Amino acid sequence: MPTFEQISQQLDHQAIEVPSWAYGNSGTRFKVFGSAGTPRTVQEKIADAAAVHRFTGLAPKVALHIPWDKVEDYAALTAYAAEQGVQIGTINSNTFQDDDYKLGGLTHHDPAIRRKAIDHHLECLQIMDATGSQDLKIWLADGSNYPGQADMRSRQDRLAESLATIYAELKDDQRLVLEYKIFEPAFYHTDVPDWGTALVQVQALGEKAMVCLDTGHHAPSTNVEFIVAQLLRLGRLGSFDFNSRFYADDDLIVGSADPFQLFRIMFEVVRGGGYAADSGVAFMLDQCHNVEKKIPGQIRSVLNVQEMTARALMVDTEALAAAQQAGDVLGAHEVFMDAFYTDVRPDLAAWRESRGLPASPMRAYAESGYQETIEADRVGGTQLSW
Ligand code: AOS
Ligand code: ZN
Ligand code: ZN
Repeated sequence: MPTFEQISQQLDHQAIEVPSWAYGNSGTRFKVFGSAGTPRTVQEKIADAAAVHRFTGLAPKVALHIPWDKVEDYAALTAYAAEQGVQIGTINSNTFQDDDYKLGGLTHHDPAIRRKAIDHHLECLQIMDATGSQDLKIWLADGSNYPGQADMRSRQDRLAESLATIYAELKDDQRLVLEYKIFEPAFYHTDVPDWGTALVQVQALGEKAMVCLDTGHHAPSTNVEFIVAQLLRLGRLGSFDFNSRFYADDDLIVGSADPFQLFRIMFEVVRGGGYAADSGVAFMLDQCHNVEKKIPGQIRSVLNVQEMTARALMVDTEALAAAQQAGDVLGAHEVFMDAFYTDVRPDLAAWRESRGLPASPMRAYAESGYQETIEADRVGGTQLSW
């Protein structure tokens, strides 16, 4: 097995994009809890994202969600982010919180509603021009609740047409990334329920259209790393929305419920070339912190990704290939598991110190006073939700 020393340089370029909505208050349909220190402005969300980067060196970009993060001047917001030490990343559209979209957005049967949803995405593209963002990420709440309610087939056609209209406006260096989700908020059918549908739709658009894999968006027992392997093989894995789940789209801290799954995913990412600095795969978090403090929640998340990446890089691929080739079933499995069971935490602490980062970002954050400062300062105004 390679030593940590042998793989440590490969950790240098790791970058995980954090979502602006992780810093706002969030909850379930039962309750949204407020918490002291929650941002009241987009700038305060960006400042918190920048804190995650300062303590970990892992999170140089923050993804925005429009209209939650709508501002007058995006060039000024971009400059503000740069002052804080981060960049604005993916722009996420939102066609799920407007009454007009009750029966769908890009797939709606009414051309006027579809046009409104398309125009929202064109506005997102303009924002990307101002922020220098590469990706427009589209997740659709579109679907239906009752058999017979909607014509599923014509909705696919309308989706293709709407996406093509948006795609036509992309600049050369911009991408459209389509996210799939098995269910919710619609429960009978969803218009982009799975990676196959997302793939078919993006392949019809062109080279700049990719698939986003949200780790929480599959049926129980789905082999998510197989999907990773397949999308990488086809050159269509645009991004991850990392999170962890026990039941459905729980949006909990990535690697908390099933670190082994995260290891398996990162192994396939490395195996398929998705970890290379120029691979084009954006590693984002899509999480909400409802009961835990938000900034430590984000710090824990990026550290979990880093830990499982290090372990995945430590798989002895030569020994693995030899065992596979020899038909040595349990030998191959053991090679794989040896890397998973390797505790890289002490090595990572030393790696951080050698790069001027705190050995324990969690402890350093707790001792920094940042949390106390924002809790004291951010009084008055309205705390942001999501
Ligand atoms: C929704 O379930 C998806 O995961 C989307 O990525 C969504 O835009 C994000 O969770 C913010 O609400
Ligand atoms: Zn997502
Ligand atoms: Zn989700």
